[in-house]
Amino acid sequence: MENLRIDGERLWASLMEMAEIGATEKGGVCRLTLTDLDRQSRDLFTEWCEAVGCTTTYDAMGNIFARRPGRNNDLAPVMTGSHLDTQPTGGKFDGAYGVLAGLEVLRTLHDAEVETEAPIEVVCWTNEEGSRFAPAMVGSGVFAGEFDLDYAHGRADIDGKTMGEELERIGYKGEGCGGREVGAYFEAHIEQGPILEREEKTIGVVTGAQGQRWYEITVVGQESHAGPTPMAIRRDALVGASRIVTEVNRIGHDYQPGACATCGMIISRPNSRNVIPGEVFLTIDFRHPDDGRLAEMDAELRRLAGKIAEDGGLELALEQILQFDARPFDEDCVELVRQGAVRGGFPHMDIISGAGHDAVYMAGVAPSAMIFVPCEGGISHNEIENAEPEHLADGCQVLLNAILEKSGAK
Ligand code: HGY
Ligand code: MN
Ligand code: MN
Repeated sequence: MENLRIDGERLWASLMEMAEIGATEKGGVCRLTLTDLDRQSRDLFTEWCEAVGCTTTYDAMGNIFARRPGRNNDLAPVMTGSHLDTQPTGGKFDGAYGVLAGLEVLRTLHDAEVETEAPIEVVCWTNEEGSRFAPAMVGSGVFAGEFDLDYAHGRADIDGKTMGEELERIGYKGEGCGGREVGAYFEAHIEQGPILEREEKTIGVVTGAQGQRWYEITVVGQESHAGPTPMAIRRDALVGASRIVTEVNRIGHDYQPGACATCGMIISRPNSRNVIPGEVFLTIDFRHPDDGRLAEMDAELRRLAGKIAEDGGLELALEQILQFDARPFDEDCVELVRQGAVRGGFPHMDIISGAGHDAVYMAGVAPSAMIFVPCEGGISHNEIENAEPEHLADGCQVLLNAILEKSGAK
């Protein structure tokens, strides 16, 4: 086992082939969840896993599980994986790296005819990004009991199509979701931030993830003519929403160190240049490693939103659609990742994840840990996202070592 090595070139080739599905002009990937492109990526992943002797199944959320039997298949599986859906201006590595690193582990075990004690499963989770359908991490969330199935199937995109309908349409709507034991869960992912690169580390030993809250706000004023309507009597929904954006950003700065605050999506209606906007839809993404501070940010937002509505003669509906507190990962699994980095001779450091990942929900139902590798300039959720083949290979080697340990390979 000591000398078992993953094949970094094969991993890179698979990443580049997968990145062709939804490739954009600028070198990124646009492969929104449950689109035909997502179906193509799922079909390719399934084909690759079956080529190394795995059986593949998918559940009621379209989560795909590629299973490699062990000596004792009554044991709970050791699981690894991530997601194949991307942001609209996503990159080649966010999500795909974790899924294809898992595949590379399967290929390496297959080639070496290694038998593990426990079965191994590589999973592709549905709708990790929460871009087309909010909130994020819904596939792993239903599996881990954070969301119920009907709620998830009912989530609609901007055109009113629901996840349930789209799962049906692409042929990935199975039966049941979750409710089974998982022995351990590991997820390899690019850091999506600047720390590893700045500290010249190859491996991030992820000890946990920061807490998050997502909100949807609808501001209602009154549409009216941009010419004859005096400034003093206007109820301009976009002015109200703009004040919220400014205050959200201020809250982010006021709650340093640690806070993140983003308004990523805004839809102004009727969006006509000579009509005073009557209604604005706005999203807010709050994050903080400290739950208490995150709760304070929440309270300040609600207070300010009420004041902005009153000042502007506006109606304002604020709905929180996602919340999870800061999540520590399992110390034994984290130590396996750390030992894997030491054994590989890879410079490493402990790190908290700024991004949400499927591992966050899996940590609620199985001992879980993550392996980060650097990405160029810390840039992600951007078409220029890039990572070094060597770093991706090193992270995959650490993943293999952790899975060999946890699954009792001999
Ligand atoms: O938002 C996130 O952290 C992740 O990309 N879903
Ligand atoms: Mn991701
Ligand atoms: Mn992402």
